[in-house]
Amino acid sequence: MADLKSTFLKVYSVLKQELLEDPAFEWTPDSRQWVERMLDYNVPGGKLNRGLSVIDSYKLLKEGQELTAEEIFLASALGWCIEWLQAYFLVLDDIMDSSHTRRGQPCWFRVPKVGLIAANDGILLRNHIPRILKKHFRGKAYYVDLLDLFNEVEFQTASGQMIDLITTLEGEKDLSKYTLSLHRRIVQYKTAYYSFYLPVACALLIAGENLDNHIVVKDILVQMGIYFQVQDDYLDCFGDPETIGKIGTDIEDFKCSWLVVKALELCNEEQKKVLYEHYGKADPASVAKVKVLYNELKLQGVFTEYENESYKKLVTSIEAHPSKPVQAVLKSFLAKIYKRQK
Ligand code: GPP
Ligand code: MG
Ligand code: MG
Ligand code: MG
Repeated sequence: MADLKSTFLKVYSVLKQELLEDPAFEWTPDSRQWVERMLDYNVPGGKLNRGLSVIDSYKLLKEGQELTAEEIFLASALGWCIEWLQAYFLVLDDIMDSSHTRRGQPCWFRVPKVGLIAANDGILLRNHIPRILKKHFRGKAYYVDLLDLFNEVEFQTASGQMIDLITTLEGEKDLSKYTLSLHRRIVQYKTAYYSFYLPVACALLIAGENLDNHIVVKDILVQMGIYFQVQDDYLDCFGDPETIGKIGTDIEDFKCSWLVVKALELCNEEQKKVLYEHYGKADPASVAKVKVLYNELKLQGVFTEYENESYKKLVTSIEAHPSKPVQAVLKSFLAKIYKRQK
């Protein structure tokens, strides 16, 4: 595993160097330095789960056959495209969510002299993906499918992000619309496709598979992605900021978080008044009141129950899949996130 990660990180350096020498632009020392610092700050510092999953999944699909150096490189390059996509989303998401920290450091737009240049850096990160794909995959039979896959998933994510954001609009803050079905729509689109379906779909494409034949796999991965975002919502309030590397802002931001949806389901009239009054306010005293209420409603226990239930359901659907290698891919992905603390 440590070995896989170091191989993976070497591919990052190769891709970065290629981008910094992209002949389509007239580089100067300043511009090269900016992009290099921006990439090092935003791309490789996460858990790398999504990226590494492409290699893991591809290996499992090849059922123990030794991968060639070329195959490892290609799977890693695709893994990095997903990490680039993630960096692009996070740089912009942190501006939109007014977040403070990410991966244990200030959000990129909070770094002195960066500010809203971060918005353009997000666009650059996004543009690096098709450049990496063109350089390394242009000759492959699945090149068009790969481009199409990244485009589809980006559209789904931006659409999910849109509903995440418009539900919090000033002047329209209305907790009565926060239901489990709205929550499911938001998280399915903003998180599940790019975080769970995309890595496995990339592995299937390099293994020569047609994605139209893997609808069931997609459904299971989307369910897993929804479970993953419920964990993210839970950790936003109950996680340790040191461990998760970010400070939660969901209560302040009036987010349609799984926690507030559950709180609304479980509260009595008096508690409901507290939520209506204090949810979505930046004032630390209001945030504290919401957290006290979450504790009164024992949301940590409600979450543990949800987590156990989701895990069981996922294992059942995975074991119903006819292909053992596909089962292995899905189980390995699930094992990476079950009971995660970060
Ligand atoms: C996670 O939401 C969703 C994304 C990072 C997708 C962003 C999509 C864009 C098109 C910008 P979140 O805000 O709960 O994540 P976190 O808790 O990590 O800030
Ligand atoms: Mg956010
Ligand atoms: Mg967000
Ligand atoms: Mg979150």
